[in-house]
Amino acid sequence: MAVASSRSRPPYWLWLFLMSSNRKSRHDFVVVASRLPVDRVEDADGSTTWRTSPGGLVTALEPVMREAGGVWIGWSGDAGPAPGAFEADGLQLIGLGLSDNEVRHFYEGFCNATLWPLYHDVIAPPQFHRRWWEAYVTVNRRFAEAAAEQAAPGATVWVHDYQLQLVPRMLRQQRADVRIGFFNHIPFPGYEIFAQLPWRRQVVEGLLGADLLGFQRRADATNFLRACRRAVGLTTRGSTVRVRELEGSRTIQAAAFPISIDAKGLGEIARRDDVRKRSSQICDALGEPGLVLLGVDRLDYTKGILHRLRAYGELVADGRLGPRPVLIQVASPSRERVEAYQTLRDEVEVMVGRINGEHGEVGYHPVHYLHQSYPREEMAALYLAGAVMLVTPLRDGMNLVAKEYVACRNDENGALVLSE
Ligand code: GDG
Repeated sequence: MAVASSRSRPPYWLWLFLMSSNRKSRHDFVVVASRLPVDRVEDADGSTTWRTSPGGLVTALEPVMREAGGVWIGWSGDAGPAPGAFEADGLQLIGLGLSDNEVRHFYEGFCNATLWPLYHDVIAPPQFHRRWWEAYVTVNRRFAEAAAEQAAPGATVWVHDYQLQLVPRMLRQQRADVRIGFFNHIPFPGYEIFAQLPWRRQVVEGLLGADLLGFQRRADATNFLRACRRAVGLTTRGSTVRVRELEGSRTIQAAAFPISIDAKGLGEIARRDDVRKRSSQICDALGEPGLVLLGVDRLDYTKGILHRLRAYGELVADGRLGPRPVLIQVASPSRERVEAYQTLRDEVEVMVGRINGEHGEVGYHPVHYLHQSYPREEMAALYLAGAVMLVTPLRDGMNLVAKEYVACRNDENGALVLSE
């Protein structure tokens, strides 16, 4: 046995080399999020390029990453083998792979059909399946292992969102030396709702592997602290929880750190001549509109798009928005393989058709519905074109669109309609 093990060990010089090269590839700052900040795009010639993906997490984190350096670990969005380490648009990325089954059970299932509706106060019914939970555990372990591999001694690892709630504990078990932060981008529900989750105890214990837990609002942090008491029987004091571990006890802080945007960067884009010109072109293309209203959302049932359209249709019918009002609704494609999202898309498109059919005329559509993703410059031009911005989610962690609209309106004009 002894001979076999000494034979399998690499020679000393090789071992030294491996250790030093391994250390070099390790990072002091590691972001772990379920998705990479870029989507793979197949060009016409079959080559692959990467394009920044839309969504609040990327908007909020990308500028932080650019400033702090470090590496971002995430899934590329396609089923299949891991893309591994690569650089895109100046960011160091490590792409992990998910199998077809894991996409179905982990991503579409547990993340988007169990946790997402549950954490948004069950505005759609959540589904609970053991196989989905098992995939959640497996995939969380993969992310934790990748983080453990990438983190330099004493590094800071920042884990993001509801898809990876087990990672903090799994990572701590492998790397007690790293500092672990976790940020929840979506609401954390009240205990009566959270208690519907059969695996609530494991989720709370998973999160408590972090040193610092961040939430969007104080109410979310309070809900989490209550879950610590009720689901795990822990004692909380102010914003802290104390847990006993083999090595002694540890104090974890759970508090609100509302997320924001790179307001200065976006404000500068909105000042650019080409963007302002594009904004005028958009207004010209609308003919001679009256009031221009704007909605920008991922096509998600939490965002209240259907309710907004219905309300707009009634205001148009009553003539309360003046002559020829126009609503531009950007609904960027999202989670298109999840059934609830397919149904929502159908419902939204039927409603848009109905409003345009009833109140439009040749050369005039009261609703311009855009089921597409646009570059940041186009978004800024749209924000400049909209005299009224409608941000009316039913539930939301924060909502960055509201902040983006304000950041773009250097002229201090425009009205933001924000649901409570
Ligand atoms: C979660 C929480 C929380 C949208 N379409 C395009 C595009 N977007 C950008 C917007 C904005 C972002 O996506 C959406 O922001 P939200 O705040 O609505 O975020 P969610 O995606 O729901 O994400 C949310 C957020 O995390 C951050 O913590 O606020 O509550 O649900 O930045 O501009 N961007 C581009 N093209 C598009 O077509 N470039």
